[in-house]
Amino acid sequence: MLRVFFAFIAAACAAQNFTDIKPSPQQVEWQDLEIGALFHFGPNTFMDREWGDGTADPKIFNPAEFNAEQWIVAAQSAGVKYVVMVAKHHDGFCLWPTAATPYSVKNSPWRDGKGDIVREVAAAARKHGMKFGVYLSPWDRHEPSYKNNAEYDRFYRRQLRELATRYGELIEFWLDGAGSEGHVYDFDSYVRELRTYQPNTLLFADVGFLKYGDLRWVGNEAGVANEENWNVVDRLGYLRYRPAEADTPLRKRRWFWHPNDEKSLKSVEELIDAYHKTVGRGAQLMLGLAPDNRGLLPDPDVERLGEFGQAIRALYANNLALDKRHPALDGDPDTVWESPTGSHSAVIEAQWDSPRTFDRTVAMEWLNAGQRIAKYAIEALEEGDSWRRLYTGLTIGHKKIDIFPPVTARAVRLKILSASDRPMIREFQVYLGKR
Ligand code: FUL
Repeated sequence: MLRVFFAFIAAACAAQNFTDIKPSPQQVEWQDLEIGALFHFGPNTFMDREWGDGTADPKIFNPAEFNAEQWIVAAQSAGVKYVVMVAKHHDGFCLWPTAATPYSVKNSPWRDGKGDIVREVAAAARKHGMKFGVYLSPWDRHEPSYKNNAEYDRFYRRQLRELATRYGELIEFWLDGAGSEGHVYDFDSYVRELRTYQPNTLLFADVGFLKYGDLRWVGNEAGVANEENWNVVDRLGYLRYRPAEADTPLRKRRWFWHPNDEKSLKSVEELIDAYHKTVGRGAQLMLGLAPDNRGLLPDPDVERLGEFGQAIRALYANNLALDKRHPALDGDPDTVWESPTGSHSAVIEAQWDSPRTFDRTVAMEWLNAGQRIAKYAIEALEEGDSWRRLYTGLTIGHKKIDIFPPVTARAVRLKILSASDRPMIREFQVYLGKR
């Protein structure tokens, strides 16, 4: 018996091999969504505030024209595929009629206290084919029991249970560490509660709650991921697959709506840049959207979202390397090209009868088998027989977009220079973006 025990301990302590760490099916599915929206709405919206102190009168919450479908349709025009609703921000006000506290929509004049924002946003998202998730702030500046850890843990679990049982399957559960410094939470019990009702949900957790996350915070709110981006990271002494999500608001540094603040709206160029520095580096782009005090996304925001989505679709509409006979060139990310067993390098090449002009490539790695590619180059065959190197990169991961000065060539290739196991590629695409 003791021998079995020691064998077990030895196995548990054995050094983990980076390449053995695979994503869960849920993580793979999530990474394919690429763009999400995070909705902030509540008393702050009516008070020109970012962080409420929990003293706002619920009577202030009265979005007379609230329309969840307007939010969702606007988000969808930007290419958003999943939404996370801030059900409770740091001020403690709940956007669903919770039984845990009177500090909620129940005591607001909105729909005579009979409304449920979370329910309507979830329903609108699903109606339009989007996944839905929630954010429930651990830091609660209203709740009196916050002072007593054990009591607050019970309170938080109760709220979590309501959210986990009332609104269907949650794609993501957002744990935000802000304001929680110094407070001890029984996170193990929160996660148990969550997993009981939502076995498939992905837990987003920033540095403060590193131990718990299935998804990791990218480390800033600027919409920038590292160019070298590994999905397998060390999690307090052991490796784990934890893809990055980069949350950044549509209006600069504004998660909630503020009056007369249109100037902070990011330009289409800034949004495209954020897209390239997040999705284009294998991370998720989580756009913060802020409905106004009418309960609608403001017109300029709606317009900007549409322009951004349109610009991205236009940039990546015409794949010059399309070849239905090759699984990495066929435009279908569900087919995969595999290099032979034992190989650690590979080449995927697209050729043309007459030269083509392009300025960017998109590569996607098959991550189900683990992230393997550690170094690659993009090369072009212009005149003669020598290949010119256009770009040298490190990781590819879910998606890598590389942009370079326009080049006219007869062929282009993705040359994988180093991989921890045989490279597996979903897609290699070539575009002329003219940007
Ligand atoms: C931060 C919060 O403090 C902000 O108010 C916002 O909710 C952002 C998404 O996360 O940590």
